[in-house]
Amino acid sequence: MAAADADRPVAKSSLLDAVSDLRRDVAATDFPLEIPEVELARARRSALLDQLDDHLLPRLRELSAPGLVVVAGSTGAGKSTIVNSLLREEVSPSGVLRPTTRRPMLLHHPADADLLAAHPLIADVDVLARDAVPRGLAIIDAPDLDSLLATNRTAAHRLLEAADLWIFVTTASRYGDALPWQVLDRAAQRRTSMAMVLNRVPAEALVAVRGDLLARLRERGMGSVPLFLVHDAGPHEGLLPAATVTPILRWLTVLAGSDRAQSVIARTQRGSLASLQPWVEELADAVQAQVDARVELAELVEVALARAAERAGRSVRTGAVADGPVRNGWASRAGTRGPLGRSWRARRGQAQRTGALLAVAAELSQAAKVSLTSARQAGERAALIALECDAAGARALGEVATGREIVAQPTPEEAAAEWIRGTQARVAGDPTVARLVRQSGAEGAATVIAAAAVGVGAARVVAQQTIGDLARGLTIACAADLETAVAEQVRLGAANVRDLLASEHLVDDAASVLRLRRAVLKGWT
Ligand SMILES: Nc1nc2c(ncn2[C@@H]2O[C@H](COP(=O)(O)OP(=O)(O)OP(=O)(O)O)[C@@H](O)[C@H]2O)c(=O)[nH]1
Ligand SMILES: [Mg+2]
Repeated sequence: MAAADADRPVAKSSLLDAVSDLRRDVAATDFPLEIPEVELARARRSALLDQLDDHLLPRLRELSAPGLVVVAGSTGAGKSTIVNSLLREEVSPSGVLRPTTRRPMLLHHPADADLLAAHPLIADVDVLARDAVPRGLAIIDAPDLDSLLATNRTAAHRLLEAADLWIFVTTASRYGDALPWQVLDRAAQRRTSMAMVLNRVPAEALVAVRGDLLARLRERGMGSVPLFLVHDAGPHEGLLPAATVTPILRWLTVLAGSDRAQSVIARTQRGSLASLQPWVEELADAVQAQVDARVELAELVEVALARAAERAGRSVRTGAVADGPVRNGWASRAGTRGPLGRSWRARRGQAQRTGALLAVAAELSQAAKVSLTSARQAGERAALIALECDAAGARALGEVATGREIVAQPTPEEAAAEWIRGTQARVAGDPTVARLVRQSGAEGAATVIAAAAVGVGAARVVAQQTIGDLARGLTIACAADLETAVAEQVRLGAANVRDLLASEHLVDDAASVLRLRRAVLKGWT
């Protein structure tokens, strides 16, 4: 804290801030993995929230509200003049007409506005925020207690009831009246702290008046009430000289300062603040246990997925996609009299060939879809089996596979269409394929290459004959595209598991927020 701020009790409300921040971060904590002891951690978390919401925060808010200092006293005693002089600004009108102040004026530090907003008094007073008011105090210039106006008397007495501290202002000529002593007795009964300001004391009477007043206070057992004597400034308008009110201001500042902040903390049961620390530490440890479990589970899942992706890729390379309809379909159209069997150079039969390739294309797209779908299922199975092998892992992820339906994109259908489009684009962009395109159309040429890529031997022969050795590179590239798509589907099959493991609550430094909150609390005890 900067030295200049040392006499402003910002620390007082920052305990409230610290506990509010703690509350926010505890509320944001989640334990997604069903690891051992997680139920305990969840229960401890909600118990901590209850403790903060039901006890500590309301108490801190109450204690952090600025202390109300009511400047009260007899009519025309100079209450408004003293308040204005304390603030070095004419905030509250003073004057010769009695009474001058009709509506109480509450002055506070701008930083305390929020803490005051809920105060029941606020509705009945004029409110002004001024930097000159010590933070942690609200100063109220009250109407006259002995007013001719009943409304003034009522308001002034009501303010005294609400006050944490009374500053009773009277004058050298009036302090012998009954009123000051009635008010002092009332303060003593209520055990309210108070100070007395004796205004307009003629210089020559100073010593005598002080002696008399102190004797009277001691008689009533109030010898410790601070007494401020203010010299008679003579006929004047406006503020009293600063030095005149400096002792009062210093006393208020001390009250509002760190002493008060310390007593707030003391009254907040230091014990309950201290007991929060191990509690928060325990939650941080529970978050860390989740993070550690996530690291292990993610490792298991990734290894299983890598294996499944490798198996799926191998089946693409070994021609499994073409097994069944694609290879059979090509063969049934490739006999000596079939549209794919006759010479590809002959112009005659080109229309039938294009039609036959369209049918092959449909079979290919269906076969790709089947392969991609089974890759996705393989991924889903692989992740679950990996977790089940590890009994704790299966429990940790609980019902995740069924409970969290995630339609990860692209779907197998979309991926199949994407692969076909990709093959067409590769063929369209390759000048070496021109001859094949002339013989079977652009789509037909792409179908030949795709069929070759998934392992239809006859299609490879056609490609080799029309394109030559360059056909191999094109075919390998299209096969690699499909392998990539299949591997992606394997990983997408485990999307729900992987999504859970990627939760923000399980990131490496998830526990550090609570650790930080604990360290802040420690600074307060
Ligand atoms: N001569 C003299 N006049 C003072 C002194 N202090 C205040 N006054 C004057 O006394 C009059 C009343 O002062 P206020 O500050 O309005 O008194 P108040 O207690 O707020 O009055 P109410 O709000 O009506 O109860 C004003 O005209 C002030 O200028 C002083 O030390 N000497
Ligand atoms: Mg006044």
